[in-house]
Amino acid sequence: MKRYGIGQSVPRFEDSRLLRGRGRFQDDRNLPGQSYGVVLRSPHAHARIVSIDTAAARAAPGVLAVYTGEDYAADGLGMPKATLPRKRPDGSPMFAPQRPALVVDRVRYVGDPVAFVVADSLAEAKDAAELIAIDYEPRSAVTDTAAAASSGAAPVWDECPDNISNIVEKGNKSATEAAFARAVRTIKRRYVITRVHAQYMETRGALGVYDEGDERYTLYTDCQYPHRVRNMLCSTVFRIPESKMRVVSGDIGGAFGSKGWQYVEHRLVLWAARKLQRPVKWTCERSEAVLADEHGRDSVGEIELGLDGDNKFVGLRLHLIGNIGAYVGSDRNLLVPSMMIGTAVGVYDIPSAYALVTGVLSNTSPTAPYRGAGRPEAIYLIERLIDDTARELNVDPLELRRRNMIPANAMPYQNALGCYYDCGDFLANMDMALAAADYAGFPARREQSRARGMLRGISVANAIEQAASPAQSEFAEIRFDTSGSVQLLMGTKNQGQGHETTFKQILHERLGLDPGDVHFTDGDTDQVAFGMGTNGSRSTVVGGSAIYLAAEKIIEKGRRIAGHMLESAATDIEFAHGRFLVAGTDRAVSLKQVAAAAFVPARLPLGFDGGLYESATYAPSKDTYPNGCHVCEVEVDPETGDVAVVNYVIVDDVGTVINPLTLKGQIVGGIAQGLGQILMERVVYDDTGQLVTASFMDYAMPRADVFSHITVKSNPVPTKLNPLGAKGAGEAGCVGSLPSIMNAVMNALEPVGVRQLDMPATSDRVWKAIRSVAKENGK
Ligand code: MCN
Repeated sequence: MKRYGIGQSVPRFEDSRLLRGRGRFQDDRNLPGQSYGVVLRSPHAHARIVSIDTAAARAAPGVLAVYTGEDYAADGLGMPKATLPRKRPDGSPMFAPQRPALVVDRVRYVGDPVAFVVADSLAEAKDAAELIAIDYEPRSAVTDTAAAASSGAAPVWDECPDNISNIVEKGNKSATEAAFARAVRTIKRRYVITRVHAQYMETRGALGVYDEGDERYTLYTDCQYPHRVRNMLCSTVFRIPESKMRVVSGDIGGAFGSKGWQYVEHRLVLWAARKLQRPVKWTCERSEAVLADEHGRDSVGEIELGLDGDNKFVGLRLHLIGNIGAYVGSDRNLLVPSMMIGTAVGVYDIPSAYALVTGVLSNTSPTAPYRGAGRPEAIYLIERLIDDTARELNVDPLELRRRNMIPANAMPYQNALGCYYDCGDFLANMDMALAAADYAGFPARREQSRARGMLRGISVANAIEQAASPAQSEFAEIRFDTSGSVQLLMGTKNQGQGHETTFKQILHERLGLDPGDVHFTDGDTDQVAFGMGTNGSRSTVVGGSAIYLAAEKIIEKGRRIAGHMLESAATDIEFAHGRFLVAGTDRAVSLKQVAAAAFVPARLPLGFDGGLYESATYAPSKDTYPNGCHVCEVEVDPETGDVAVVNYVIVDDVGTVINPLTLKGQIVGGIAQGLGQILMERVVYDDTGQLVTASFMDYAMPRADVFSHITVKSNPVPTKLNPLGAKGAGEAGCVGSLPSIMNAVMNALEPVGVRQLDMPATSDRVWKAIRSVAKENGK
């Protein structure tokens, strides 16, 4: 077993640097002569801009410039636009309003950027922003998801009176209708999935530089896909070749999907830097983040299950209304939740299914991928519906799941919404999780809680998700130098997942390289030739496989060099544990020696292409389907409505586990985000469209005291779809945690008659639900 190889719980190499405060995060970057930018944002949810007077701000001390949308347009800069093929219900093209960097005539949500002030100091820029006089004419606004889609709602855009941007359909509608016609029972429910904010530790930032000599831009920013940010900025905003821009991302203090792609501040700092011939820095403040960032989730799902007389599922129908927000600035704003609705049948054998997703516009910040990006929503809907079905039919929810689960011997399995599950053993996941959670002992624990006046609930939720999409390839380069040490360059972008460790482990496994001899680089478009970045739990599967392939090329070339060094035919050379060996002898040279020789013509065959640097660009043929089972146990205090999670078990199948330690961190982190959403987190707009949860005084975040111990176990079924056998893992914990926690709460509330409750299960809402049932029953 290799010390740092695949499967080893290697502590993160990056931590010694990060824990000593030696990380280089966005706000740590400062350049000589830099100026400071502040974005002035709309205080209205919907209003016409009658006039903007910037004269006083321009004259304020230290101010270098005040820019408005008119200045942006006058400079001929463009805007990104969505490219996914979508239509409206009547078949006409989707309505996808582009997102201006600065609004010219009408603001459409609280936080919409209106002006950009640049000054010598941050304080001067802030003071000047307050001097900008804008005359707004407020209009009606709509922020609620279901309301935005209902007739008579105030249109966000006059050009789209019904607020419906687009629809997406999956599955077979007529076959599903026929299945429902045959069904013996049907159960229909409506569930609300709330809007949340990623609340990463490091708020966003951007530092723009323009080099007049080279006629070249540099953007330093904390983003998930530096190459794609460069591509979008160059192709749609500045209309320049990509060689004219460098994008650099250093350490990132969390992103969770919400730092993906292109934000307007990227455009503003670069544009201003060119105009002012000075670096321009913008750092989002904590109180600005909820206004400035894209949000996550926010949908309402109506889901219906058809069953036969034996309680076998025969069909599933789903209509999901997803709140897009005010703009469709890029494809990102179309991804949630439509792209991932394919797993709404979960791990169950449902022969017919049909899903319709309606994307509605509203006077809110645009929504975009947030950990799971539609997949937690899909699993939330099906797993809640299964529990409600079991309750209504008075059958055991476990038995209902078992009866309908796709067995391991049915793999590969094509589900009715178009997803191809290549492998997995769902039943084994569930059995392992039930044993680890002592499910059988639950009735006794419930009794003990009851004796203390508490309600106790338990739940089981099975999760599955699409990860590591084949739509995006990934790049890895292994670059030896003359000393035999290595630079590993990756097109993925670490945001806290531990990529340096994971990727060095894969390299160690394949080439036997000591991690201390490897320097890890990501996030710099000048150093890394290509990359799609990190999202959708793809980095290990796609980036890791690219490392694997590049390593194969190193071995092939090294074999020829070693053959020459050992005076043997290359075909007689074997490679193992970092050494090239003449088969059947003890004559060997190390990879390091081969690397050193690779740069010396005299040590190479005549005419040999010297050097030792190889790259690979890998694209998977299909998605992987990580899956798992979550068991959650909660206690609810009926007097206060307080929910305490008392036990949590997850058994996950992410295929080959590269690093059990970092994997555990990923799984636990994902569960924490699900727990936050179910128990307390929520972005709230009031009736006028005002954002009322823009600070941590109003937006509740989970803290350590709301967690129980989380047991993480693995049931790996390696996939044959990539050379590592790995499936994605970065979102897995989050996907199943939403339904498992909510179902446990509902199970606890069963004895007091509460049958309907939407997230978040705050003490206030739980208490009110208990009281309202009690009142109905005359208590
Ligand atoms: N891993 C493993 N074995 C596997 C798969 C993964 O050991 N078979 C471990 C590895 O340590 C790997 C990590 O899990 O580095 C995550 O792997 P992967 O599934 O490839 O996910 P990505 O690296 O592509 O990360 C993306 C994913 C997403 S989509 C979100 S959102 C998210 C997440 O990761 N955002 C995060 N985890 C996050 N963690 C932190 N700290 N910060 C974020 O912003």
